[in-house]
Amino acid sequence: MAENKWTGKTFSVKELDKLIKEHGLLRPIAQILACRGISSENVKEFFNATLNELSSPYELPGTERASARLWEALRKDEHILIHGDFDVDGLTSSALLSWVLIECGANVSIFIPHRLDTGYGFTSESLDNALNVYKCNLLLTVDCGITSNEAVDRANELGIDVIITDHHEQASKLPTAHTIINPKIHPELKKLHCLAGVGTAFKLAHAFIKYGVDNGLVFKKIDLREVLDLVALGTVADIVPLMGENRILTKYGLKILSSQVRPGVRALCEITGVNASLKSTDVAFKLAPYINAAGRLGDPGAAYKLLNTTSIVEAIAQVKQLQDYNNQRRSKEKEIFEEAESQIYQTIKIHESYSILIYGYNWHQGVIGNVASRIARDYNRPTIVLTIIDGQAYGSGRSSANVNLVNILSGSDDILTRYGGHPMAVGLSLNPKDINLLKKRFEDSVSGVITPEDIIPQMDYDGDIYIPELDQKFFEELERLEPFGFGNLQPIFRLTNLSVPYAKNIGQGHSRGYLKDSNNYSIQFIAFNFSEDKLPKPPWDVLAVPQLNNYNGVMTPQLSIIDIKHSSG
Ligand SMILES: [Mn+2]
Repeated sequence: MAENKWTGKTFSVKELDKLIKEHGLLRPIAQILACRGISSENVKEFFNATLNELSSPYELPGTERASARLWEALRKDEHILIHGDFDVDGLTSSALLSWVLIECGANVSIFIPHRLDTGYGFTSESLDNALNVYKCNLLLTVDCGITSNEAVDRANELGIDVIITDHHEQASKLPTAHTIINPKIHPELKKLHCLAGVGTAFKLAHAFIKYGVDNGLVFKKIDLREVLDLVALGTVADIVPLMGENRILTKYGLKILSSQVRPGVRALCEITGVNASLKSTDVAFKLAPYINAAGRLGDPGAAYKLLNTTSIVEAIAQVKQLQDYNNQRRSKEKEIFEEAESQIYQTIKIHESYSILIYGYNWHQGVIGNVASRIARDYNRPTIVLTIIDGQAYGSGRSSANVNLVNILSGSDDILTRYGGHPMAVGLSLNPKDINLLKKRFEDSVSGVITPEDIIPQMDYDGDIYIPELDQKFFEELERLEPFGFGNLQPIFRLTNLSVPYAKNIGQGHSRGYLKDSNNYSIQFIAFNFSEDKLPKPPWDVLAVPQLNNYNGVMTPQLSIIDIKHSSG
């Protein structure tokens, strides 16, 4: 396999000096901050990140008007219907707003569309399905609706006011809703563009309470910190950057999540083996897949019930259901991934291609997004995976090398029956007869914006570090940079010219041992997915994440190696 390209992030030496001198930071910590564009002026704000620093919810246009309409609904005892979405972001948004509204005495129902019935988001079809079950005068969308012009028109005809809360990109024309709350439709509100659907829903909840308090309508103490666990879940799962207000919301939300007050969270932590202080990686890799599995494979209502229940008995029952969905999800994904890999091998000259488009018949629609993610990552190329079901092709696209897939697909809107999403992740559908045409156009347009450099697997790191710098103080300061996740990645350092006095296989295909530098300082390492026979000849240069290994309560510094090369000098 070709070697990965390592790229040290660039930073200003002047800024690094300032961070060290003015804030007394350790050199490697200052370097991480400098690499991430955090200057000595805003480092204090970055470290503090307290809830007091959240902006007023009214800064997000529409929140005040929507709050007034919601309070009017309470006064008139109108029925409010929340139209959610089936992923973690949509489910947590629904649970958050319904809790806040119900606490204030509102009459609320929730409708979560099934992925396989009505497709994505708020549609005329999902509206009809919802109205079959619940009558309402006021409909509130969460994590969807910004492109639902037709559904909003239909609701208007039926005399239903629609409040949209969403964080997806708008189409050319906005729906004619009563109110639209979406940071992305306000170019000047850049600092709120990072919000997930649940962050946007939180803003509305915050505005609603503020409006109620200011107008003497709230007769009960409502503590919005109680819903920050939901905000953290949805924000981390939706892979929005953990910077700005997302950093504040997630930092506090993870604390609430860790306390496991919500029965559903407690049951979920129990079954996934997550305990003590929860990290964003636990959310991303353990909790979120369970919650998402319900929407992918079966009834997202089970996941909603889990988040919403106040009974631990009910929570345990729902979490078992989710475990079942998650096991099915895993096995289907594995099956499709293997088929996909063999199709790539047989039909695509990978070394001559900048993109990957593959399709299959009756591949489960709920898991092709995950398959596309894995292929895009493994092959480092923008990828579309399509499944043909009942004469229609449905697909998911995942990008790499920062190619904007929404832009790319807009060039093929003549053959797409539907498409939409984010620059890095899209959904689409088309007539199967057009697949080959789409494949050709996809390759042509991706190759127009990508360079051969872009498809070499690349690893970025936050500068060099030396073994003696990995002391207790370093790990204490490192902790203040959390939560790590998308947009504020776990720091990766390069260490060079290390000898390897000891290495052995552990588990299935991993290794462990220790490393020594030229001054005889040593440190232990763990290297996942590097079995002994895959290790290069010493001396080594490595890219690694410094961490504290907890062994029987004793914390020892170690390097979790993510890539190794033989040192050239
Ligand atoms: Mn979302």
